[in-house]
Amino acid sequence: MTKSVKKLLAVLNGEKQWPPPIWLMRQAGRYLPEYRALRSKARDFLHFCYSPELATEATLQPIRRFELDASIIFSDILVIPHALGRDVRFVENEGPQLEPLKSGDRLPELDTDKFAAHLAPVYEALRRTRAALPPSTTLIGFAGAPWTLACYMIDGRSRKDANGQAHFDMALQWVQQRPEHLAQLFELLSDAIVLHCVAQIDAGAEVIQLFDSWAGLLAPDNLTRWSIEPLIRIARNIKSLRPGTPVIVFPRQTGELTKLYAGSGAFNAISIDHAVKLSFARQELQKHCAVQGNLDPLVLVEGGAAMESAARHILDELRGGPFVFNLGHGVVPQTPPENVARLVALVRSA
Ligand code: 1CP
Repeated sequence: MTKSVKKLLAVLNGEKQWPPPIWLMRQAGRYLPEYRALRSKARDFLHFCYSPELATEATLQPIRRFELDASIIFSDILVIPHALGRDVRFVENEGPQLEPLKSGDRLPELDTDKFAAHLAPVYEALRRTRAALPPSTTLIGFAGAPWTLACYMIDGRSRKDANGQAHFDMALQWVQQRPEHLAQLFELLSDAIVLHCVAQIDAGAEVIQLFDSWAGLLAPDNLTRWSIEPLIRIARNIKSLRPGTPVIVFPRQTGELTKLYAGSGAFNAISIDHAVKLSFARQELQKHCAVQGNLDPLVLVEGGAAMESAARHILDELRGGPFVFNLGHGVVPQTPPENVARLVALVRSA
């Protein structure tokens, strides 16, 4: 078999690659001075996402600096509710705020033409990025999972407690008290997610990553119905419409239940957060699919010897199977860019 020059694609097809491919969630963002300069040119975050020129440039910035193996299109998971006609604002230093969906509200409708027209700038950014990327760099498209999107749509925003843990109390109330209504919202969102992913693939995305950032808020009994099953259906739909497209799933804070996603056979890789034990990932996940992760983003902020030993430990534990080096969650704004350069060099010399 000929080896793909795209390391990430090879690993997602089950091959071992050593050194492993590396990319980082939120690799474009405020920790980069060139991103901050670019960001100041757009009126607000959504205009930034919907400007093909600015979004392409933001996507390429970390690639130029660090020569990562993959590039994730600069956009946001909340463009889907926005394209469905919900009010979405990004408030500086406060994060996204949506008009909360009330229990009596009619659900928005999926007008496929309107939806695609609204998101056309994202697809144009993908086309431009794909044309500009080096041949070894894989382009990733993405979407939020229905549960994570529903959290923002129902509660309007995340509310953090004293420990910094986010809450979406109204969304959890729908799980308990309005499951039929939530199921209708999930049907709409699942259709929209598949449509958005297929359009991203047609515009040049070679891999799809599905983010279920708030899966960990669901009690284990509810996880199957509201995260695992819908994500399996979405991945299968994407693959039946665009055969051969690898799908990565990121069910954050689901601990050992990550095994249920990995074992389903629906995903090419499971992205694990930093709370998942490496011995568990090696024994229970890597036999089913590739594992992506899981350096603590705060260790990347710290850098130095602490970062190097943590990164080496991950490499040692997961080198026996298909593996993609990444973080356990996104790069945070206080990260020194030189730590990222050091991390990439370390992984490349593995
Ligand atoms: O200007 C800025 O710095 C705004 C910060 C920012 C950025 C850089 C937001 C607001 N979104 C993004 C881009 C983004 N969002 C990407 C781009 C590509 C990359 O990774 O480089 C991606 C993949 C996302 C996905 C996303 N948005 C998720 C899933 C992943 C995760 O972080 O858990 C979520 C939950 C969001 C919502 C969102 N958008 C922005 C913020 C600050 C948040 C989180 C708010 C919260 O804590 O609830």
